[in-house]
Amino acid sequence: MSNDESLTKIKDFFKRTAVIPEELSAILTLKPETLIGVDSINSDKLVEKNIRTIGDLATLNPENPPEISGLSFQIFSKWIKIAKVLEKVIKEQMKEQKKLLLIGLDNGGKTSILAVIQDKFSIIKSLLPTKGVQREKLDFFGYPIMSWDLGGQVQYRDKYYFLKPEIFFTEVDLILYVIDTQDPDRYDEATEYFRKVLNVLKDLEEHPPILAVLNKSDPDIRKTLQWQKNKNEIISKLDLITKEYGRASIDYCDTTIFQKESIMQMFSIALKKISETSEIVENILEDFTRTIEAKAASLISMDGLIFGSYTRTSIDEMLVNNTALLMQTLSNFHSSIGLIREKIISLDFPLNGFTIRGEKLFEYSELQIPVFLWILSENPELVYEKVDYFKEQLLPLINLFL
Ligand SMILES: Nc1nc2c(ncn2[C@@H]2O[C@H](COP(=O)(O)OP(=O)(O)OP(=O)(O)O)[C@@H](O)[C@H]2O)c(=O)[nH]1
Ligand SMILES: [Mg+2]
Repeated sequence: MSNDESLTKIKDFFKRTAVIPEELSAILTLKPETLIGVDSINSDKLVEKNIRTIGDLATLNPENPPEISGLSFQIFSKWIKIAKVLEKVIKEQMKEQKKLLLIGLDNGGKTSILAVIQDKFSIIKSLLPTKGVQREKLDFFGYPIMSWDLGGQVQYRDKYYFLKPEIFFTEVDLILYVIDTQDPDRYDEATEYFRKVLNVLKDLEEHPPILAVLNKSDPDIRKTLQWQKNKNEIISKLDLITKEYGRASIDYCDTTIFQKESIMQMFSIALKKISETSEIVENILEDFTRTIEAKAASLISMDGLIFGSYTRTSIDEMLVNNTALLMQTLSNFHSSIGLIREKIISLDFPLNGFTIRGEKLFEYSELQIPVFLWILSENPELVYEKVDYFKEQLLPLINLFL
C-alpha cells in the first residue's frame, strides 16, 4: 500500500470535521476526539488522565485500561485497540503481504486446498506431488497473502527445508499444518514431522500461530465412529507435542475438498489469527448486539468468509452462521438466474419468536464480493435505527485490512 493509499484509508477512522495532516506520523499526535465514536466529554476526561493524543491512547493496555467514570471498559478498550491498529499501520507502513505456510506429509491435500479456495476445481484431479516449495500470491479476500506450499515428500521433509530453515520459517504469519485424517497408518509420521517443525521454530525463536487442518474429513466418512476415533487420536498426539514445546494450544479444523464451505470456515479462523482487526470487528459486533438487544450478529462475505461474530451462546452462533450461509447460497442461486440481489434478506420464525436478518453492508476486494451483516433478534426493528452508526465504525476496518 502506498503512502497516499494508507492516508486515504486512515482518514476513514476520523470524523469528517477532523483536519488530517499529510505526514502519516503526525496523525498520532491528534486528539482522541478526532476519532469516530469518541465524544468530546469523554475526550476531556482522557486529558485529565494525561491521555492527550492517539499516540498516548495506543500506549495503554486494552485489557486493563485506567478507570474513567462514565466510560465503559468495553468502549475504552475498543478505542485503545483502534489507536493501536492506527499506530501499527503508520509505524510499519503495513507489511506488504502476509506469509502463509502450508506444511504436512505428502498426499495430505495442501495443494488441493489452495486450488479449492481459488475455485480451480478442475486442476485437482491432475495434481502431482509438489516439488519443493511452490509460492503463490493469493488475491482472494482482497487480502494480500503469499502462500508457501511446502511439498511433503520425504526428500524435502528430511533435509531441504531444514538445511536453511530461516528461508522458510522466519517472518511467517500463520502455519497451516495439514493432515490426511483418512490415513491413520501415517499419524505417527505426521506427528514426528510436526515435532520437527516446532523444533525448528523454537531454534529460530519464531512463534507464528498454527492451525491444524484435519483434511479429507469427507461428508460420508465424517459420520463414522472409526473416523471420530481417528480424529481424537491425531488431536491428542499433536496436543501432547504442543504441550511439550510449551506452546499455547493449537486450533483444529475439519476440512474436505468436497465442501468448499469447510475450507472457507478454516480460512475464517486463519484470518482471525493473522488480522489484528478481527478482534475489533468482534468488539464492535458485541457492542451492536447489545445496543439492539439482539442475540447474535455475524459479518459474512458472499463467498462464505466469516469476518467475525458475536453471539451469547454457541447454539445462537451455529444458528446465525449456518442460516446465513444457506440463505447466501440461495441468494447466489437467485443472482445466477438473473434476479437482482436483494439488499436485505429476512427469515421469520414466528413460532420461536425470532427473526434472522441479513443486510448488505459493503463489497470487498476487486471482485466486489458483497459482505452481509446477519442479526438474530427477537426485535429486528431496532436494527434499522442503529445500523448506519455501526457501518460507519466497521467500514474503515474492513477497508484497511480486507
Ligand atoms: N478424499 C479426499 N481426497 C483429497 C482431499 N484433499 C485432497 N485429496 C486428494 O489427495 C491427493 C493429494 O493431494 P495434494 O493436494 O496433491 O496433496 P499435497 O499435500 O499437496 O501433497 P504433496 O505436494 O506431495 O506434499 C489428491 O489425489 C487429492 O485429490 C479431501 O479432502 N478428501
Ligand atoms: Mg502439493
